[in-house]
Amino acid sequence: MVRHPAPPVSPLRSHRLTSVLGIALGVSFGICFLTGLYSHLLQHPPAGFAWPSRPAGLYRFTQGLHVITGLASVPLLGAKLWSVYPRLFQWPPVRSIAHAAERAGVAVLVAAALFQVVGGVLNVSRWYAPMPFFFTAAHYWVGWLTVGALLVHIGVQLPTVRAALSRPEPQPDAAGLTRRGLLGAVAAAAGLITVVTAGQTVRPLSGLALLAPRRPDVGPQGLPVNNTADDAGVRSTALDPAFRLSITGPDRHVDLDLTALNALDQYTADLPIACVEGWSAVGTWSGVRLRDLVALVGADPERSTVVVESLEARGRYRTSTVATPHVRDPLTLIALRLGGEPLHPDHGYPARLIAPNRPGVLQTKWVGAITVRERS
Ligand SMILES: Nc1nc2c(c(=O)[nH]1)N[C@H]1C(S)=C(S)[C@@H](COP(=O)(O)O)O[C@H]1N2
Ligand SMILES: [Mo]
Repeated sequence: MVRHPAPPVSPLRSHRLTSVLGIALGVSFGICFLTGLYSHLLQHPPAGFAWPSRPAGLYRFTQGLHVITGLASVPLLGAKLWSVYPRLFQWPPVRSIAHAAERAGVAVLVAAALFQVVGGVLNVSRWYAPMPFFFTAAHYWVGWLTVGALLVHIGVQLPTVRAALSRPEPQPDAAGLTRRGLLGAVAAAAGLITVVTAGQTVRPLSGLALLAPRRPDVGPQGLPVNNTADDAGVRSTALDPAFRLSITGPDRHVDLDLTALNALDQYTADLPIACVEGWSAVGTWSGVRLRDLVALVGADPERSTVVVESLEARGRYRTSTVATPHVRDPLTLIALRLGGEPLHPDHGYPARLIAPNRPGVLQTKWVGAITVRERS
């Protein structure tokens, strides 16, 4: 019979250490889950649900928090798993049906948590090759699985955590790192990751954004770009001088060329692009108000929903729906300019939607058609 050597046991491992790491991880996962749920709700609103258009920077804040807490979970999860992994080799592997169920629950939790964290990091770095599935849908459903397994785990472990936290543990006598030192190192790692990625959304930290794949100020016209006009295959249609913005209302249709669009009242708004990947950047956008275009085809912006369609022939983000709170908001623009210059082709020339409190994926670029539906 082969005897497996017991894994080396560190004197630093303790119920208390695992409990403290578990609480920290529970908080970061909790915030990450709630902000993720909010993001999903905005991107896939149930019928009849419309979220408010203000505060203008709310989505930027919640999605920044989602990605930051997700990344801070990496060292926390690593340390937590390290603190308990010798139990993987415990003998006998199962002692009772209840024990087997508990271990299976932990296995689901660990697998789901790793899937979420690894997938999130791959998404932020736009490396989709290892994920042969649609990331956001998988991330959403496994998010529920993670939280479900986490709640069960908390229920099971609560008495242990209470007991571990109620009496201080003697420090191990071994020289070297103390438990407090270990916790400090994990906290520092989580803090460092936060600081070096928060720069992708917090401007004053952008100089420190070593890990952030996007800088808020790098890109054409000082704004980052994920999908260029060439990626989307729209360069020639977008630059075609025969461009017309086609606007269809309940009982009227107009086609406006760039001269006609520029002859309408122009407005300027400082609004962020806040990508689900966590980066965000504010631009100074100018153009026409969406509500004015809605009124132009005889519809009432206070009672209208708009579908915006890109010149892009295909692509997951070629259309988006604008619900009434955003239609009537005077900050919602069909932007023609960024920083006073005509939009760069990669930013959606000749026209793009830009609206307050809205996920980046819904800020449609290269807008060619607008359809207005009015509630009676
Ligand atoms: N037509 C179209 N609009 C689009 C996209 C796209 O792929 N096609 N990408 C969206 C995404 S995911 C974001 S975050 C914003 C800003 O993306 P950019 O960095 O590619 O400009 O534009 C959005 N508008
Ligand atoms: Mo995005």
